[in-house]
Amino acid sequence: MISLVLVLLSSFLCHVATAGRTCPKPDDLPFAIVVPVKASYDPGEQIVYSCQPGYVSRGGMRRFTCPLTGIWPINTLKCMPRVCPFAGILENGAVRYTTFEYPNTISFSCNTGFHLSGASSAKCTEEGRWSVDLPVCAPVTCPPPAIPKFATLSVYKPLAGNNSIYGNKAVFECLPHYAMFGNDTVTCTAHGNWTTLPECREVKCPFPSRPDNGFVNYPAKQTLYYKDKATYGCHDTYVLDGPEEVECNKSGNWSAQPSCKASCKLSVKKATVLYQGERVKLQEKFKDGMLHGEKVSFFCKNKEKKCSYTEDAQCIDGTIEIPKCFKEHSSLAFWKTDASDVKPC
Ligand SMILES: *[C@@H]1O[C@H](CO)[C@@H](O)[C@H](O)[C@H]1NC(C)=O
Ligand SMILES: *[C@@H]1O[C@H](CO)[C@@H](O)[C@H](O)[C@H]1NC(C)=O
Ligand SMILES: *[C@@H]1O[C@H](CO)[C@@H](O)[C@H](O)[C@H]1NC(C)=O
Ligand SMILES: *[C@@H]1O[C@H](CO)[C@@H](O)[C@H](O)[C@H]1NC(C)=O
Ligand SMILES: CC(=O)N[C@H]1CO[C@H](CO)[C@@H](O)[C@@H]1O
Repeated sequence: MISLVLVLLSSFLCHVATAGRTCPKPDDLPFAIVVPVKASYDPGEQIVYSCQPGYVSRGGMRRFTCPLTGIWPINTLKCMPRVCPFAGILENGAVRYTTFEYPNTISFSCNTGFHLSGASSAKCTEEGRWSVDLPVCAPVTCPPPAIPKFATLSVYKPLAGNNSIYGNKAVFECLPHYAMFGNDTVTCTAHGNWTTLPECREVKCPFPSRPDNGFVNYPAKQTLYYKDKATYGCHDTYVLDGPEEVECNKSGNWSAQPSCKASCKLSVKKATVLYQGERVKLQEKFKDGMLHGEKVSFFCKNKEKKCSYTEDAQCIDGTIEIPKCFKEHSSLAFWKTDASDVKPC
């Protein structure tokens, strides 16, 4: 029995001595494949390393033979991912990516006003090619805008093919008698449509009424429309309060309702006053009266402090209130100093 064991043992040892040791399962290499895969290999058995699909090594395949020592030779095989062609630039758009290597995906987007013509993403395939043709960013176009009723296009420059691109503008005008509501300018949007169109509506104004002490002229027509004009004037010594010309506006009103205001007769015979920042003699400057709206400053005395100050007076539709502090001197009282000659307070 023992002898049998010894025989078996010695034959085993003998085998080891002549055939060498077995090799273990070879190390895993990143992205590489080994054929054949076994738990152990007898000396002389061959294995082949190659890269997984999508990966390549500089030297190509590696073939190794299990040596008698039972230790696989050092394997320097490196499997690197395939790199797809550079795709980092998309005109009028952007490419999002980490790397262009297998098995990554890159994605595309376009700037405002451009739309993606083609795929929105591409994958780098095992063959090192992009899975789809790279897209382009094509400009967004708008068809010719609709024209609102009673409007005409005053500015519109379509491109070839009658389309417009994002940001292009078109401007409308209303026919005479029609007023525009909304923006006269429309813009081709990034959605390929135009911003909201304006509306043109017929607008009429009533006949303007004649002001008291004045007159108004307007076109001799049956109806007065938007943009029609009327002009106002006043009779002698009256002053127009408001603009000379008014216009029929969008809301069907005249832009203003001017009236005629009376000028003022002055009760003061003699005074030096400030008029538009200058000292003037009231009796000379305003000998025909003061017009409505005109303003002067009278000089008054501060008796205690022996100095002068001013107070304003304005002609309002025929009335001017002379400041109470103003004292008119008789022309005979030549020894009295006029307030306008006293030093200011
Ligand atoms: C563009 O518009 C003009 C006038 O409306 C028309 O004659 C022409 O055929 C249009 N062109 C195209 C390419 O649609
Ligand atoms: C009209 O629209 C244009 C752009 O389309 C804008 O620049 C302009 O300010 C708008 N005008 C008014 C009065 O809203
Ligand atoms: C333009 O199209 C966008 C998207 O379809 C929509 O939301 C918008 O209301 C449209 N604008 C106009 C003025 O029709
Ligand atoms: C039209 O004129 C009236 C009266 O002057 C004014 O109140 C109104 O704001 C004006 N409307 C427009 C749209 O200009
Ligand atoms: C100031 C004025 O007269 N406003 C009028 C303009 O017209 C509208 C109607 O179109 C009236 O509602 C306003 O009172």
